[in-house]
Amino acid sequence: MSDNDAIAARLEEMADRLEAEGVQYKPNAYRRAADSVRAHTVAIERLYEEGGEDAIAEIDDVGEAIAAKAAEFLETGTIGELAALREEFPVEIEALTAVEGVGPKTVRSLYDALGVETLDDLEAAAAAGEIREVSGFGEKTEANILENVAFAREAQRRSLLGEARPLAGRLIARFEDHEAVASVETAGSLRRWRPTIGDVDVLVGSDDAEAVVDAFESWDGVGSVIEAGTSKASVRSEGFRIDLRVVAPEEFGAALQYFTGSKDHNVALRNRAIAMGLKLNEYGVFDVSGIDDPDAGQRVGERVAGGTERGVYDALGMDWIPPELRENRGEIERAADGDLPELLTATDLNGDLHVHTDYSDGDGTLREMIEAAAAYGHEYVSIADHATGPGMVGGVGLDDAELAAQLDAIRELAAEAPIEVLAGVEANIGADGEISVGEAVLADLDVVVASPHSGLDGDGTDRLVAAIEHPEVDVLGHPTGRLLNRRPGHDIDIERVADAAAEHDTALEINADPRRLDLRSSHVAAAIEAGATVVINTDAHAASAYDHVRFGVHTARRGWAEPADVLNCRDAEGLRAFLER
Ligand code: DGT
Ligand code: CA
Ligand code: CA
Ligand code: ZN
Repeated sequence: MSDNDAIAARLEEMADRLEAEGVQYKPNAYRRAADSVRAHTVAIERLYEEGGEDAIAEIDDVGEAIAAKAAEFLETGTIGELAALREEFPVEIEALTAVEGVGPKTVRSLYDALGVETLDDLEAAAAAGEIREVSGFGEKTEANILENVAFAREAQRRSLLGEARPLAGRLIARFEDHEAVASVETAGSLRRWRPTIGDVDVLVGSDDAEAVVDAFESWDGVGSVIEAGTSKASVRSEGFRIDLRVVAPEEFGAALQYFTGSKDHNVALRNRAIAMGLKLNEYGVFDVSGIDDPDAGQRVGERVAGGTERGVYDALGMDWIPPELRENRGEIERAADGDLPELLTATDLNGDLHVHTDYSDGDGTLREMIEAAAAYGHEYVSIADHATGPGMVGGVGLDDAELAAQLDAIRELAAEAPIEVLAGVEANIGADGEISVGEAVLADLDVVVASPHSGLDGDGTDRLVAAIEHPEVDVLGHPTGRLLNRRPGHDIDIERVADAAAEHDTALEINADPRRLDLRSSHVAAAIEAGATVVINTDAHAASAYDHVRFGVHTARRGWAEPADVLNCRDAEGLRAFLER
């Protein structure tokens, strides 16, 4: 974690603790300061070295008092006032407030009434029916808390793929330049593109493991070393754990296969090897057909593969399996039959149907977002700013008149744009599936994305199906409304949703924002199975976000999607044909 992140986290904790004590105004000031510190592009320790506390106070929303606390943290590693607050109120406030529906004041009440200090205490109190007895709480709240504790606990253990990938990329680039490194790859859930990861696994092939471990430990991205040996090491970096393993080049492929997982995929693969008279492990594939005791050691029998991953799968009589498919969901049988799906890749995409501008809450102007789509290489883009309606707070959404005015502006720019520009909207879905935009405007627009933004608890199937059935709706946006590690979103009966989508020619979005990844890959697989069409959209709120599409592409690949399953793999003409159906 950088010092900016560490200081921001402490300011947020102070905000929560002050709020729990009933202090007015200050908590929000601390939260605004925390946001600014986290977003500040210059390292706060550098500001301090060069200009002292005054330089820190120059950051937006950071006044003298908060700058003094940041300086205190840089000097001593602690903040005295925070330590005192922790002592007075000894609860794990960040863990507890991570539970949806539990805020600082709730934490205070439950501590005073029941002595709840930790997530375990909270879960036990809810399970024992004690929370409903506390004044101001009811059975419903208690049930919600119990349901959300498990989610919060999991969220504490896992990080977002979208945050880990840039860090892993920098580390890989560093190793690629190192003379002792023969090959380097990420492994584990990060290589399989799971939306959240427990840790970052990195594998290096080298004849000089010690030099590689040394280079790793001295990488400037390392915060602290957890453990280090001669051929492996684990460190903390920007809040992530990174596990490095170094293996001999002739075993790199076998190690990469093993450490990519998943565990279930590996177990099934090893059983297949045994049935073939082979032994598969992280060191290689060995022919043990004539051997009395194949378990006598790790490298028993004749090595038949190990240097490359393709060689490993080949020795097992199967096609190489893309990491995204390695979840033991039938990929092994299909690879053995030479019948794996032809997964789509990022280059198969021709456009984006869900992009925001500064007409609603985006950063870019219409012109900037259109030019960035062209620069990205798209053949078409559809502007989908927020409409007013359920879930839109703070005047973000456009009303019908504003949408009509934007439509004129889009048509004007479209006439001179180098790519095809469609006029769309992101309408909100009401509690019963109603659409928050008037029929006249809907009829004039080219693409209507409808998304749920409010009331995301419980089962959402009925309201989503109602939206899908609306004749003007073309795309169901981020269908469950989940936010990874923050809120679970709707439960859905994906078969019913997909059947309705297939019947009414509504595309189901894979929202590629790495905080969402919604639909999730298991939904994608079910949707395709039911004959529905999916569409991969970035939901870009800035020109730089077009690049997020890769997270959606890999989510689609985890759902076994081929180009024919994906609406925006079609050219502009094919898209128009779908929209007119
Ligand atoms: P994560 O980090 O929780 O998101 O998930 P992974 O899949 O990255 O798991 P991790 O980091 O514990 O281990 C990396 C890979 O190593 C894992 O995907 C498969 C392999 N592996 C680890 N432990 C075992 C094991 O006990 N048996 C087998 N067959 N493979 C294992
Ligand atoms: Ca891992
Ligand atoms: Ca690991
Ligand atoms: Zn959006």
